[in-house]
Amino acid sequence: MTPTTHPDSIARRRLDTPDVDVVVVGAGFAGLYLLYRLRSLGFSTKVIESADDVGGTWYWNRYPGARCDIESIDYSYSFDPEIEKEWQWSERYATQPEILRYLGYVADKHDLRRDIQFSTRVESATWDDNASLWRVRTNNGDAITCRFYAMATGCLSLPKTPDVEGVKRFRGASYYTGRWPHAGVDFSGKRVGVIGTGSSAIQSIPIIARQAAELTVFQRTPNFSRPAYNGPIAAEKKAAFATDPAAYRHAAKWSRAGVPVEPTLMQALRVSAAQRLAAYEAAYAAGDLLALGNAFADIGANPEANETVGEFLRGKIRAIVHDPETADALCPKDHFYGTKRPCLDSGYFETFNLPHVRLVDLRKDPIKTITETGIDTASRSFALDAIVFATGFDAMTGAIVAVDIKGRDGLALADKWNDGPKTYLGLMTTDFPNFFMITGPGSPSVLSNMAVSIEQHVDWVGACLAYMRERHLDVIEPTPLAEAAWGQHVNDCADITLFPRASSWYMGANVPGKPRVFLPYIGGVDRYRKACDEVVQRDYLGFAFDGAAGARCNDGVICRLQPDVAMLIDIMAELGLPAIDTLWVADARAFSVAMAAERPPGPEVGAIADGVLPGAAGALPYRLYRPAQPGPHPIVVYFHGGGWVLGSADSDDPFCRDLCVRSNAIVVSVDYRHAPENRFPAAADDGFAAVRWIAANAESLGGEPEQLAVCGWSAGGNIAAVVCQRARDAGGPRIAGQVLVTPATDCDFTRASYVTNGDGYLLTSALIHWFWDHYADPADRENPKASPLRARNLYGLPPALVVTCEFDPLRDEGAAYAAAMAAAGVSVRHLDCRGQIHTSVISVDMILSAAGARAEIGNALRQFFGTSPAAEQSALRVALLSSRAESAV
Ligand code: N01
Repeated sequence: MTPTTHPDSIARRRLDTPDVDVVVVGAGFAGLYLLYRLRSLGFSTKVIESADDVGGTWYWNRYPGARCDIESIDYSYSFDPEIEKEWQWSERYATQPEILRYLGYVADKHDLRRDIQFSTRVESATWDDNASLWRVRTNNGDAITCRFYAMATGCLSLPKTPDVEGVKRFRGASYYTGRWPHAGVDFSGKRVGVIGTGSSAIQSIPIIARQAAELTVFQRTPNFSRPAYNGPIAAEKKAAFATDPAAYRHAAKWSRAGVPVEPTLMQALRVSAAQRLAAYEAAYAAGDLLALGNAFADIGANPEANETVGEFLRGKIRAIVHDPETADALCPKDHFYGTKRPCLDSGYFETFNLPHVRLVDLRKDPIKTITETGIDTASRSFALDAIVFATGFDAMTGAIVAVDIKGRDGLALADKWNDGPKTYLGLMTTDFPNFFMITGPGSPSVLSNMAVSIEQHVDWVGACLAYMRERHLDVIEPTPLAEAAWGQHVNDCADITLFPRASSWYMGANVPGKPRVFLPYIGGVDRYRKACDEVVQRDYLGFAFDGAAGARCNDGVICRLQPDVAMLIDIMAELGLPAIDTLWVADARAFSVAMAAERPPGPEVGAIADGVLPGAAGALPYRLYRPAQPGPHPIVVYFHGGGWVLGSADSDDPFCRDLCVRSNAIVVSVDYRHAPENRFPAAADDGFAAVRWIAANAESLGGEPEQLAVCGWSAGGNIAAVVCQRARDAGGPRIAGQVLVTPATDCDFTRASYVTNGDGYLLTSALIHWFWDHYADPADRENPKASPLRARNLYGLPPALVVTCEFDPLRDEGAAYAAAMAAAGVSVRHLDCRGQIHTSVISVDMILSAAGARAEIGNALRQFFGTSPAAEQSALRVALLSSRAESAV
């Protein structure tokens, strides 16, 4: 794309010389590497750190038992191969002191401390639009100017203010896991209370219990945890790394979570209970944070699949903890596995078998107040000498907005983010030029191995600054369009998982008053890296620049496909399957049967029966799906897709099941004659004959008379549309409504969607030509029985729902048919699915992001039949609704 001048182009301004090129806040994993990278690129850089030494989170979190829970080989820098050779981790999961020593060693090796100002807190940073620089102020009264300002403050660095009544009244000792005394704490002989049961508590509780005379754990939400089995690094792991460190790191960088693990496509509910158990036992024994969640592909998205892991882990807790009541209280039941960050522990649940340790279940007996001498719950008083607050952090945004950051026109970042953070790639935010965040909200960050994500962000920022310097550009800022679309994509990714259902710190739910939005990017480290790389390859898509060379903007959107659709397309590409239009028809049919066998089966229905009905020229097989509820039911006659050439009741079976469940109607999937053996108008004639027969035999099929709708996908949508026209012209049968899912409605191959979506989205324009060539002679194609859009009149047709998909070659002809029917006075709803492709809607339990469209189809059918509450109140709206137009993107 040729960069164009941004309409809101950054005005030409004076360019003052700043004190330094870049000010970085924070000297933890992120800040240290950012300093190293920027310095090596020749940018003058100053790091400001509130602690008196390097380490960031590992400087502050010195509570007993603190250690990483991603293996140390993985949770370490990769930028310097010498460090990888020189530094040997002493165990699989290193302790906090060892990690801190490691960071000190890296700082020394690269002489980083000389550019770090310790014991200094940045209080404000203000963008000066006239001088194109940031003005940074510290608590020491320093005023520093810089061209670029970067927050490398970590995602979990600002401890949450404990929201427990009476915190200040306590006269004993109070400790915060996130701000632990450097000298350590001796709990010997003490009565200790720990509030919280997140990772910090789960790591510290077994060790505190070894010292304390009495330990009382105040638990609000039980957490999923399992043994870390810490110890020496496994020989295989060491060997895998040592053999080829570069390849090992490459695999990590292109993995889902920043740790080199092969993802599985196996689904938990598609294997036997015994196979599932074996997989969970193996994952449990691995002592690996990611292993259980990675055991099956559907654990993060399918409630039933997730429940199998949850129950497995609850079984483990019950087996460890002797007292059944305590065991039950320790079993998480209010959230899906993984949706609150799970933990690795060393003897956590076993600790509750010790005679001097007790659990207080705050769900049953909430804290009333902290007193001078301990904690009062609703029913008891606990006398304590010390309280440990393991109550967590204001995650992801807290540390960033803790600094008074003001962008263009004095806009405060805290105000801009009042309803939740808005970023482009989690790296930058509009109206705050030259401001970078390392692992900011909207990036994989806390859902990944932080070391990998930090290095990726730092490398991206370094490359960006070098790019700007080469081109004499001084100012960079994302565009509003790019930022809004990225926010949409972040939400799209989260919405197909179970994560938004939990009250977690990922959702901001742990901090009273914080807006509930999903903060990290859950699309995966690999896909995220791909997006960031593509932004650069497309000449900084979504960014505006200004500088001596003038202002320029390359506005646009990265990641326009729904995330599961993008993943499906990638998987199909990796499989290297042949294009159907290069196959013989018999091979193409065999291929489509083989593909259908691999899909999830779709939901259970009440009953399924196969039968035969009279078609236009002989018997036609059909498959009938009956709802579980007693009938009679309305009937939906369904026509499968496959370009009039391929397909059967089997090919669209999951979608028919879904339709049956969602509409609470009988679905009769009709197997019409296929081309090229039976060319036009065989399929159309069979469709109409089938509808007539089903209408006449509705009662014997268990249906309600006069309650019949038609539905079809793709070529099946074409048949459904044609059937409605023929029924109108023939004076019956009465059709209550039509649902046309990404239908073929016309033989014109020149519409825009043919051009833009003709390749790369599974259904290609070449394949559509192949289908039409098999189905109809050119002379027949304009016949309305082949191209229903060509009908002279569309008046008097049944109410319709037309579903089109943004990245479908057939999108525009579907939209044209919806518009033409609406213009003829037909009650039409047009649902255009953002980011979807031709096959999305029928891909039940595969393309989860299309579940909303499937729900709309079920609702529309219920409305046609008058069986939805909405239908009783109002007739179908005559409207042309476009979800695309409604979206912010
Ligand atoms: O904090 P948390 P954390 N009354 O928010 C409870 C990383 N980390 O410091 O769930 C009573 O997880 C709160 O209860 P609830 C890791 O990413 C990594 O432990 O809100 N209880 C919860 O039980 C982790 O996820 C390691 O109902 C209150 C606990 O306090 C993240 O940091 C080690 C309460 C807070 O748990 C945060 O972990 C440590 C109240 N008023 C941390 N307020 C590694 O192993 C809060 N709670 C690398």
